[in-house]
Amino acid sequence: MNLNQLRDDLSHSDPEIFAALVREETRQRAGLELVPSENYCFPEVLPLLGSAFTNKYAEGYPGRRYYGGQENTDEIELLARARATALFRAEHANVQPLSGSPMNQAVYLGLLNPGDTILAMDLSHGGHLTHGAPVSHMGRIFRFVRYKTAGPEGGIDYAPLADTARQERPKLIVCGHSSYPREVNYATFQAIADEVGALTMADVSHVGGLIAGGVLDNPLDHGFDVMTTTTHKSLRGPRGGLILCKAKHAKAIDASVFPGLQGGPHMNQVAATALTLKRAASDSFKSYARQVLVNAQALAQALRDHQVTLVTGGTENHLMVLDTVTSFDMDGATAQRLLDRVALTTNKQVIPDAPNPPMRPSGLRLGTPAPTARGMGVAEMAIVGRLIATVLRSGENSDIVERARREVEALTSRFPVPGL
Ligand code: DSN
Repeated sequence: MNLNQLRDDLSHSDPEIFAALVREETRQRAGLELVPSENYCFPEVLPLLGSAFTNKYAEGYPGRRYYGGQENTDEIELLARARATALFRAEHANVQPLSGSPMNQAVYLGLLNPGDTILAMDLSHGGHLTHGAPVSHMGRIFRFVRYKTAGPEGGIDYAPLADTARQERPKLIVCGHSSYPREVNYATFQAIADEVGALTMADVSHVGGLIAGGVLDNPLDHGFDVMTTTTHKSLRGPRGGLILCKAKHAKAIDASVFPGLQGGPHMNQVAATALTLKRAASDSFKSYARQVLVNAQALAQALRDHQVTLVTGGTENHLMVLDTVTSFDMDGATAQRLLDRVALTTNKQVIPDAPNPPMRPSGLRLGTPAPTARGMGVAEMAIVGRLIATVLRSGENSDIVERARREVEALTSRFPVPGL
């Protein structure tokens, strides 16, 4: 397959889509991605997603499919599974979830009955929609009880969480987060679950790559029943999901993914996941994971040096949440818009116990997986922290915005996007 020839063909066959693609590539090259759940995938992921595997239906599992012609799909799925179990020290892996939400849904639906109680983190305190937000279908099917981040400096307070578990007797305790800048104490979660007879699930979607790289704790090492992770965040793979579990849950989880919830897996995605898991086992990925944490410390420090207030005061992982109301007297949506103007892409975020609604929240979420994938280090994080504070203090001042935009362009031109 000649990629240049295919691009040329596309420019003629669908000029509108081609033009949007070129603009998006330019946006990604010239701007800087700071949304903590986004990343630049390994370059080889792109051709695999656009490969012949996209043509193939493969309902079922290796050796037990509903269609012929599976000799190559079986091989890549078996490789992906073996690489996943080795990398995460898991007894079983399912590599078919189409993305993060169906991945978590498959676990709940496979291990529980409708109406069962699940104890999970409140969305407004950093949990995820699939952790039982009332607007999600899961919130309607199961009975969610929520814990919050009431501990010292805004971390999880494990004593009231344990009390709630004793009172509510959940069937499943979920930990993991979309917007929590602190390490999770998996051993304590497991101890609480053991006491009340609950199963444990860690949704490590944000930090899956950091666990793979050996720089954050692995819940499976503490006896967790299930761990879920998306593959496109810190892991740098294709958009997708991965379920890792104890062998005793393998049958229920597999049946829940297919035929319970999904039809044919996206085998182009499975191929790219297999590649990702190989790359994530390398020494260079360990260095990358370490640098993500070092860069997060540097960015948090730069922001604090510019009098920015961070939720929980700092970070122990790849992300941080700015309190934009306290720091800049503006909501997170305004902050996101102002930073968009200088090509720093961030995302507005609800912060614990703040009254503002999700579309106009009081915070802004930033992370370092993507800048680190471009090769940026602590010096660049100091520049980014200063630029964020300067732009958000300048309001609509067009001279400052223009200078900042040029500085971002100068910075990003030195660090190409992998694969683009
Ligand atoms: N949407 C993801 C995030 O941004 O954290 C979670 O699924």
